[in-house]
Amino acid sequence: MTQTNAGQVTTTDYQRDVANYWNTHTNDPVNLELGKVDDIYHHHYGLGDPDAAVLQADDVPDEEIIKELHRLETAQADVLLDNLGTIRSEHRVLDAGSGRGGTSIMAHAWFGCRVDGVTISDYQADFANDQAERRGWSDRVQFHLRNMLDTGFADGQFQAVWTNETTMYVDLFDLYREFRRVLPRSGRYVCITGCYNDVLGEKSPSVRQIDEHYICNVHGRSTYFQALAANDLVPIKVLDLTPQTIPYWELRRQSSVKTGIEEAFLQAYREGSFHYLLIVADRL
Ligand code: GPP
Ligand code: MG
Repeated sequence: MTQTNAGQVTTTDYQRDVANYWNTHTNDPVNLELGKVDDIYHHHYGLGDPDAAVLQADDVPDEEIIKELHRLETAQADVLLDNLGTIRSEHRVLDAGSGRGGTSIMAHAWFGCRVDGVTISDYQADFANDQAERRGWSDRVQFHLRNMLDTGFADGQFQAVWTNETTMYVDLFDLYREFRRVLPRSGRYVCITGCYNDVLGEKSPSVRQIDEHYICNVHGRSTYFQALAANDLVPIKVLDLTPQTIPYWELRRQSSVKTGIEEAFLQAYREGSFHYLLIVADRL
């Protein structure tokens, strides 16, 4: 674990609660069992249609469902990486809220570039660094116990920055101020997130249930665009991924690794109070 600014990693009680959550929710079959499929550990949801053979069979073995869920989660990370633009091996990229390291490990495999991940959970930093070490990539893929609001990296270091379902833990204006600083001009930011549909007003009960489940604070859709604009981050692509993620949740609720939050996601997506969004933006 690379710990450079111990003591400043978390600055508020809420951040300490979030760190504690991820340091203690370590027995999570929904993430560990999927990760064991090919040793890539994700902390995000899935995209795309499950294999029809898995859906149609009468008695599908649970391990087939788990493999399928993992494939859909990896497909989600593919979409994110595909939107980073041209990344060369000499570039550096930043994974803001890097979890157990899945997207970062994939990014290095795709681009051969240097990857830094930041997380406020020392359990996650250790887990992810172990992933890099076991592949012999520790010199190029490093996970740091740092706060994504104050990463400690020099200005303009990263050709691209991403957040894969992590923005609901922070203030977006603070976050994008930091991204504006670490990106060079024309650097790329990619975000996949769940956001509430503030066109309809306040959060629905199902969105509030999601907040409570993960101790997060899902932002309204408009807040993303206000915070990006306030920090010279100009959207080039916005995609509503909701229809592509619903099948993942339908499959997940049939699996042994379901956690109980599946119905809230399905309800929120179906009633239109919540969207699964891809946002791609370039820095002015
Ligand atoms: C994914 O993590 C979820 C989050 C980090 C927080 C909430 C995200 C939203 C889009 C609202 P996970 O893979 O740890 O979740 P789970 O354990 O439920 O699979
Ligand atoms: Mg998960």
